[in-house]
Amino acid sequence: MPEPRPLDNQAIASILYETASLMEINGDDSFRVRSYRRAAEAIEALDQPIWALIPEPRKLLEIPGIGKGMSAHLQELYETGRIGLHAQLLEKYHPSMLELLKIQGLGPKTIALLWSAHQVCDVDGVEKLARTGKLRELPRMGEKQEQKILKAIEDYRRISGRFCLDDADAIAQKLSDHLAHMPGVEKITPAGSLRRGRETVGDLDMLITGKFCAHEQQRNDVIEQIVRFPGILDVIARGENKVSFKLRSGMQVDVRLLPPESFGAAMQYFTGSKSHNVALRQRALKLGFTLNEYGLAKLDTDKRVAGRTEEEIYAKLGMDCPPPELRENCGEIEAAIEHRLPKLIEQRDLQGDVHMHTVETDGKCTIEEMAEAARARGYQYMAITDHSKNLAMANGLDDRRALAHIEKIRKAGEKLEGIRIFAGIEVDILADGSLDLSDSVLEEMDIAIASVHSAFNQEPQQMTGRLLKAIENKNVSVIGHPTGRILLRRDAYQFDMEAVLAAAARNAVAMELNAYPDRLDLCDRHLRMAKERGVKIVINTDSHHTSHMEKMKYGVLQARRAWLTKDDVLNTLPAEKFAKAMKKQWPVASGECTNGISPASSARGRRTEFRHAGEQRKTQSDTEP
Ligand code: DGT
Ligand code: CA
Ligand code: CA
Ligand code: ZN
Repeated sequence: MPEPRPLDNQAIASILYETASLMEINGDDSFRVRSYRRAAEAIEALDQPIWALIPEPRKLLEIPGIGKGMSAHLQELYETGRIGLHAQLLEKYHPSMLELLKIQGLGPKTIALLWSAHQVCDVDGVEKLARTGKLRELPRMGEKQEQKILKAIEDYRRISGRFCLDDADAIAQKLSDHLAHMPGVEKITPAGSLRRGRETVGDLDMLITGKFCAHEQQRNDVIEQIVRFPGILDVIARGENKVSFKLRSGMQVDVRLLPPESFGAAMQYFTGSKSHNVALRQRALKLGFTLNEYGLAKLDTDKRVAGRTEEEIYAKLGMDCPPPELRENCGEIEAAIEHRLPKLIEQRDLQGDVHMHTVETDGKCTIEEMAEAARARGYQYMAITDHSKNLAMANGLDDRRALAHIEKIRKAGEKLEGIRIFAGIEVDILADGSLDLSDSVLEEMDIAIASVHSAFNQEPQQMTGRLLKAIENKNVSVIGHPTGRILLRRDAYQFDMEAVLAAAARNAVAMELNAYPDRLDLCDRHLRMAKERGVKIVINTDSHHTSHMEKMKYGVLQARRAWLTKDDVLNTLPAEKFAKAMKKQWPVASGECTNGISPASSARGRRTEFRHAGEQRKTQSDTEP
C-alpha cells in the first residue's frame, strides 16, 4: 500500500469534527462526542504539525485533549490514511448528511429522524419534503419551522462554496511555501478574487512562473510537488499548464504554470474581475489590439507587443495600471485612462488600532500584552475598548467596573513606553437606542465605540431610529461594525444606510471598518457611500487576542476596494489629532479644515453607484459579540 499523503493539522481536525458530527447523528453518548471535538480543537491550536508526532505516542498523549483512544485513532490514520470509525459512520450515513448540519435549524437529531422516517439524507431531499409539507409532520417541527428551513436552504445554497479571505490567504501562503524551494520557480502569487481582496473567495487562483516552465524535468517535479500539497482531497485536473485540486475544507485551488514572458498577461487575465477584463478587451480592440491570457498583440499582424508585466500591458493601452482592488469595472478604467487613479490607503498609513478587548471581558490577553503587541507592530497608539454589561456572555462592564477599568488602562499606559494607550469602551446600543453605560461614564472615555449586539431582528425603521439615537449621543465617537453581519453566517440587520450616514456626517461620528475577516463591516460598497457623503472611517481589528492584530490587512484591502485614501481614515492621524477627532473636535460639514483633517465636503462629489461583489445573507441569532 502506498504511504498515505501527509495531512496537515486542519485536515486531521476536520476528520475528527466530522466523526463527532456523525456520532451525534448516530445518537452516541454526548460525552464521547465532545471528546472528539476537544481533540480536534487541540490539534487545530497546535503550533507544530501533529503528523510528525504521531509515530511517538508518548508525545501525542502530552497534548491536552488527546487520550489513549484518540491517540490510537491518530496512529491508524497515520498508518492507513483513514480512521475506521469515521469510515464506518460515513458508510452508514451518507457524507451528504454532514452538509445538512450546515443548514440552520437542522440538528443531528432531526437529521437522524429524516433518515429513519424518509430515507432522506441530502439538501435536495429535505427541500422536497419541505415543499410538499411533509417536514412539518416530524416531531418538534411545524409549519413555521418548515418555512424557516426552506429559507435556510436558500441561504446555504448562496454562500456554500465560498470562504473567508483569511482562509484563502492562508492556503495561498502555504502553497507558496510548499513550492518556493523548487528549482526554477521564481514567483508564486495569488490572482483572482483573493488578489482583488473581495470579501469572500470562491476558488483560489494561483499562478507560478519561472524558468522551470522550459525544462521538462523541472516542470514535472513542480507538478509532482503541487499534488503532494497537504490536505488535498481530490486532484480534479492535472495538465501541463494547470493543476486543479480540492482541499478537505472544500476549497478548490487552480494552479497555473506560466513562462515568464506571458506572466503579466496571465496575472492581468486571472486577476479579473471578469467585467474589468471585458471592458479592457473592448478598449484593446478599439485601439487595434487583441488581449488574452498570453499577451497583448497587434490585431492586424498578430505581433505580440506586451505580456511580461501587467504594467506594460496597461501602458500599451494608454492607461495607468489600476490596483487589483479597484478592478471591478466601477470607474477605474476611465480613471486609469485619465491618469486620475486615487492614491489608495496603505497599511503603513495606519497609526493605531483602536478596537480591542482584554481578559476583563471576552478577550484572551491582558492590557499590557495587547499594548506590547500593538507597539511591536509599530503603532503610535492603540485603544482598549472592552464590552459593556448588556453583553453578559462576554462579562461586560457596568458603570463601576468601566471606570475602574479605564483607571487600569491609564496606569498601564503610564508604565509602557513607546505607545499611547487610549482608554475606551465598546458600549452596547440597547434596543431603544439608549446606551448601556451612563453619559457621565462615557464622558471619561477617550474613545466610545457604540455597537449593536442584540435585538438584530427589529424592523428597519426601528433599527434606523436606534442607530440615529446612538449617533446623536455626544459621547459616541465611532459606530462599531455598523451592519452587524457575520460573513457566510449572519445577515446584516436592516436599516436606512443613507439616513445613518447623513447623521454620522452631521455629528462627526466615524463609521468603523471592522477588519476582522468574517465581518468586514462596513463593506466596500457602504464604505464608498460613506466617503462620498463625507463620513470618516476608522479601521480596527476588534482583536480579542494579540494574534488578531494581523487581520488589519483585510480591512485595508476593503478600504482600498472602496477607493479610500489616507485622508478618509481617522486612525492615520497622529495621536493628538486622532484623540481630538474621537472627541469630535474637528470641523463638521464646514469648508474649513483646522486640524489637518479634511472636512466633510465630498458629499457634493460625484455619486457613483458601486456594484457590490456578492453580499451574504443568513438568518440571525440574538445577542452576540
Ligand atoms: P471567485 O473565484 O468566485 O471568488 O471569483 P474570481 O474573480 O476569482 O473568479 P474565477 O476564479 O472564476 O476567475 C478568475 C479570474 O479569471 C476572473 O476574475 C477573471 C478571469 N476570467 C475567468 N473567466 C473569464 C471569462 O470568461 N472572461 C474573462 N475575460 N475573464 C475570465
Ligand atoms: Ca477564483
Ligand atoms: Ca478559478
Ligand atoms: Zn462588537
